[in-house]
Amino acid sequence: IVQIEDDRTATSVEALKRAILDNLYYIVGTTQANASNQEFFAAVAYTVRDRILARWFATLACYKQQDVRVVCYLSAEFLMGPHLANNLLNLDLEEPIRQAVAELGRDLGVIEEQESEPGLGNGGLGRLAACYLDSMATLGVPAIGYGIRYEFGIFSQQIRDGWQVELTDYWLRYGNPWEIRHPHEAVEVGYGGRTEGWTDSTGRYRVRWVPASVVRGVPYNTPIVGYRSGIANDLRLWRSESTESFYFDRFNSGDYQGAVAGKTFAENISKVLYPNDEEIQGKELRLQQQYFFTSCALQDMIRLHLRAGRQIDTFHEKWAIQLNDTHPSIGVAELMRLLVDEHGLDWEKAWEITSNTFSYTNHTLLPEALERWPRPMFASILPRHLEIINEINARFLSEVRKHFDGDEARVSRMSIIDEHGEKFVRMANLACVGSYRVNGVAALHTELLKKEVLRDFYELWPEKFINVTNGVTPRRWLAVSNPEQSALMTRRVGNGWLNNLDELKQLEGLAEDAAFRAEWRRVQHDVKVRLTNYILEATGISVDPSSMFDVLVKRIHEYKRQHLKVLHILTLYFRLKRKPNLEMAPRTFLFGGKAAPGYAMAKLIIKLINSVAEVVNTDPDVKHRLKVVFLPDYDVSLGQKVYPAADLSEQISTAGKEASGTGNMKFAMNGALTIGTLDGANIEIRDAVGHENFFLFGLTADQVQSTLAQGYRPRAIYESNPFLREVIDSISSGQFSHRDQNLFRPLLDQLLNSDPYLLFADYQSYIDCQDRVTEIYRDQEQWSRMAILNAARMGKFSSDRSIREYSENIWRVAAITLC
Ligand code: DL6
Repeated sequence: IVQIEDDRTATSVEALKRAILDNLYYIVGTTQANASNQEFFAAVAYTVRDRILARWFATLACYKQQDVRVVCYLSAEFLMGPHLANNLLNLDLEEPIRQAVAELGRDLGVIEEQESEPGLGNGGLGRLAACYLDSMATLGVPAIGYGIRYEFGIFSQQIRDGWQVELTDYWLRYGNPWEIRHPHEAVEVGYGGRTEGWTDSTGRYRVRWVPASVVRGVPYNTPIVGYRSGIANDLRLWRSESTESFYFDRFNSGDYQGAVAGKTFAENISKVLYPNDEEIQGKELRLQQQYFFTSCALQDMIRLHLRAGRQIDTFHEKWAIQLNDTHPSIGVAELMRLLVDEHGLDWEKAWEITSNTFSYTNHTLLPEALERWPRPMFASILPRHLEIINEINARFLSEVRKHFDGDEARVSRMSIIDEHGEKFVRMANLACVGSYRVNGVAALHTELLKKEVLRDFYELWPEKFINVTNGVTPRRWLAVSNPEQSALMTRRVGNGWLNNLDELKQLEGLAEDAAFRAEWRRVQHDVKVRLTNYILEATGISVDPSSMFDVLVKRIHEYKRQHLKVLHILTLYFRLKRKPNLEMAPRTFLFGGKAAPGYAMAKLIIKLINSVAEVVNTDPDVKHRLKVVFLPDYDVSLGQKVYPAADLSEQISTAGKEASGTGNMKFAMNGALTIGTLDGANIEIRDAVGHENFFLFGLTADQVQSTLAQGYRPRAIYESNPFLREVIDSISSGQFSHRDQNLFRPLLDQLLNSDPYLLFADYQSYIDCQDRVTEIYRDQEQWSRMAILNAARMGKFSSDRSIREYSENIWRVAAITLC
């Protein structure tokens, strides 16, 4: 018998080699001898994608056959990170591909480094969406991720003279081998214009929207494979294009600009990701983007629903839509419009469907992040939606009046339209009214939502509110990022932890095994050496892999308090200046993160970190005991290098400000110990790993509130604490700014006069806690014990657990196994 292997699906090393060469020649258009590593990467990626497609079609067929309810995760951001290594792991192709690539004369590690990551997100919210897609495909939850295929993702960050400089992110420069464009499934999306009333043949009054312009949304599909589940779900990102590429009539009349104006408007919509994670200003383009992908998604779902031979009035039985924050919450009004105006349902039926379809996740407590749109702007972009929102609001407020006996102050707070002054459309209110579930992302966050930000809604509908603590995927954040430590774990407890993270609990016993601890430290050292080499290459700074790696990586924000870390570094620095022979275990302080380009204070914090680094790293008194490094261009790929190498994870936000955090989970999963406040998911992590294995400091959320309420005076703390005073005075004297006493003035003035994030209030507690860290780090046996227990007890923080909770308590979807 002659066995013929299909070069597009077979997984033997020989077949993979043939497939890579075939893709290199026929798809990439080059030869093995001439191919750059970048081209070779593309050929490998196509080879892997070929092996995904059969799974993808089988999954779709199976969903159809079983007539499943599908989760649609609507998110303005998906921060996926590079796909290749993750796909290889999930498909169990890593070893054969490594060998095939090697036999073709290349190194898989080098090839993986060629992939430019799709930075289609700012931080936590977008990365969470990516982890959830991974878990849904792993667990067999039928799902589609809907979002925008931004041409330019989050900017690339360079550091010049200590300052952040933003550069355009040309992530599509070499193409994207993972996506497939499906232009025949394009939809049209309108903007502006007017509405008209008309009477249909049954005598019913109807409204139609006559938009002033229409753009085409074209879907690009990226299959998302689950970890060895055989399932591939779909990430469907929309690109905006012009319906008409060129207006000949305008061109012919000499209006050359006008001939392409429509094209420019249309293409701008999916051009660039807004680089702000928390503060959303009322920018027209941003609303246009939100409406664009939400409308594309809803039209797509309705098309799929009807194509399956179903009636429109069963829509809510088959689709569960998750709103990833308020960015897609215009969907509530859009679904009403589609059902009432386009599909002719009456209002009540349409509302029953809509309000049983959406759920809303809130991701932030910061008041400046609650989206509201000026009403006149909203009316000019989405006139029909404003009418619909007014109607939803009128009906909703009459329910509020009934329930709260005409409490007009409450009515005014809960109204979807803020009637004060300029008048705004409040998107969180729309999301709460239109959703059957509202959730926070950590226990404390959900409690604060109920008590403060969404209190009125909670009092009206307590049953809507639920907590789902965030999680992260152990596939990317442990197996792919930290192969060394993963292999050690697998040798001891098997590989079941990859889809059941609780299995790492079996490592607990090994924390008492001296040989295992020694092995753990050896592996950890190798991982640190790897990062050390990267740091040298990226920054020119040489660090000692035997020093403690003390890491703070996340978006730069005042509430995340990177500057509190700086105060700690300077406190240690002055201790050494006073006593140059002081015995001190060497520490390497690693920072990374991007500041929103318009956020001056955050950018000044970056400058401060780099200015301190410049002085501390070269001071002979320090004798290399302190090293400060700012790693430029922090992204998913860099995160994968940094988390595994950390000894200490800094989670030092002001209590009550960080909704959850997910970096905290990635560090602890990799065995870093956390120093943190009682904020976000830190609280639950501490409970899980054991209070004795977590370094706690600082005020609680309640204490933060009462401190501020009692008239907080940061200057008094400065005056009474000589060490803090020394640090602050040194910055203001120009010691770290080449004698320029004004450079950091805005930062210092704010700290001394208002300190809204209570750095001074937490300063001493933080320093004392850091001294405990130093003390315990001296005892490497004890440190390893604690590190192993951290890694062993993080099962709860797998995104698989979060997705199970969403599936059971919110979406009411069942996981499937392949037909
Ligand atoms: O829920 C994911 C992530 C949380 O872990 C962070 O605590 C939170 O800051 C982040 N929020 C955002 C801001 N988005 N909005 N709006 O990224 O969400």
